[in-house]
Amino acid sequence: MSPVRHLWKPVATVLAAVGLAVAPSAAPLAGAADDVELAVQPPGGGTPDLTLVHALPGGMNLWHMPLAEVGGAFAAPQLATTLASGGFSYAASRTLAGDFGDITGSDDGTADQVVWHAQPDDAVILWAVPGAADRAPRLWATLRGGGWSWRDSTPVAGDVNADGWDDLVVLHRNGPGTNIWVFLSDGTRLAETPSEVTYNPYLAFGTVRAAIADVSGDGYGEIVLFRPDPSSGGVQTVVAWKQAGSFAGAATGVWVIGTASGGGWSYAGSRQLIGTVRPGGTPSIIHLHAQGANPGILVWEQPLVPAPGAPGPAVLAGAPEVWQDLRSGGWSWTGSRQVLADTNADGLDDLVSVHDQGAAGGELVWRHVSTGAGLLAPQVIADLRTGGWSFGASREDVAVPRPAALG
Ligand SMILES: [Ca+2]
Ligand SMILES: [Ca+2]
Ligand SMILES: [Ca+2]
Ligand SMILES: [Ca+2]
Repeated sequence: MSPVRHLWKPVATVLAAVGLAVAPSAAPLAGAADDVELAVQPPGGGTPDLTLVHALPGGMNLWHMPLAEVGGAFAAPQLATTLASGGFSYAASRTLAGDFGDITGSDDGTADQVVWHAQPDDAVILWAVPGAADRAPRLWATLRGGGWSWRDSTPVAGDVNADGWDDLVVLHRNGPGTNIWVFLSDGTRLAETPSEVTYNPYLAFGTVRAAIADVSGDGYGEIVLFRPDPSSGGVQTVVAWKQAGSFAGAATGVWVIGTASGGGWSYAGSRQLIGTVRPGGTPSIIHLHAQGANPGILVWEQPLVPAPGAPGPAVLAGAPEVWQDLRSGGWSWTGSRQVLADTNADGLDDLVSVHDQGAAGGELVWRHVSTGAGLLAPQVIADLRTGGWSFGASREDVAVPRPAALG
């Protein structure tokens, strides 16, 4: 028995008390999809959906898992589609979740997935898998020539123009620096050709991590980049921000809004998320930090604080503080991945961890509910220890579908 399960076993009691039974070990085979049908509709608009992508010998399975506690099917994995022909490859693709449009007539308010796929010559093709009943993949873009390279590109999803539809931002190596491109959604699909947002000579491709979040509070998502602090090796946060409030026009500024350094802070030994874990709507950075000789994790919260008059997005990163100590209990920094999502509809993003169960096999999905000032003890929300799930052969992303009320 894995130490993770052993030490956290009392959690099942807690879950039962709030009506969230730990899922039975009846997960359908991650490697065999044919007898799985979805009895449950995808979650409605405005509620988060975790997407899981699992490698197959000749392709991949795309799953989704409603992360809203209300509305049914909470944390039950549901097969979206199997991409097992046509040359799809798990290793030669990256998959992102988002609500990129009402791609079909029936997928209002559903999370879609896009597949950023390599060609043998390193060109890129972009596929979309709609979120509702018709999940046949759509070819949206072929990026051949012009210097496009799958290896030298990193796609990130988020809404950069405040229309509620997720767009696709792509970081691309350009010499010592990075180009940032955006494929805007028109409500039914992403643009076939991107517009260049910015070239920055100081953002070295391959060392930056990117996310989309509205840090300035105007509804437009900024491109938030984390990179090694040049003087300390800690974590520096940079925002690429468009003064015009639009990604269709004027030049973009790039602003350093804060660092986490000293005291053992390490960019290489940490990973970052961004989300609204505190009341008030301004997002925070969540750092998952490795612990040297200890395999566990410290979860740090670094608030972004509105700074009227400050340049650029007028927000600065405050002092990080520990929100959860996961140095015991079997937690592993290398054996886990995290996303942020509001699992209990209180308006605050919660931490969600997918944890490798090691030799015992499979993985467990946990949530760490935000209180606005910290995280509650982790609870198991999905038990994927059977059914063929493999931490090392899968990846996750999260999307919040656009509420239908937006029209
Ligand atoms: Ca959709
Ligand atoms: Ca958009
Ligand atoms: Ca903004
Ligand atoms: Ca919440």
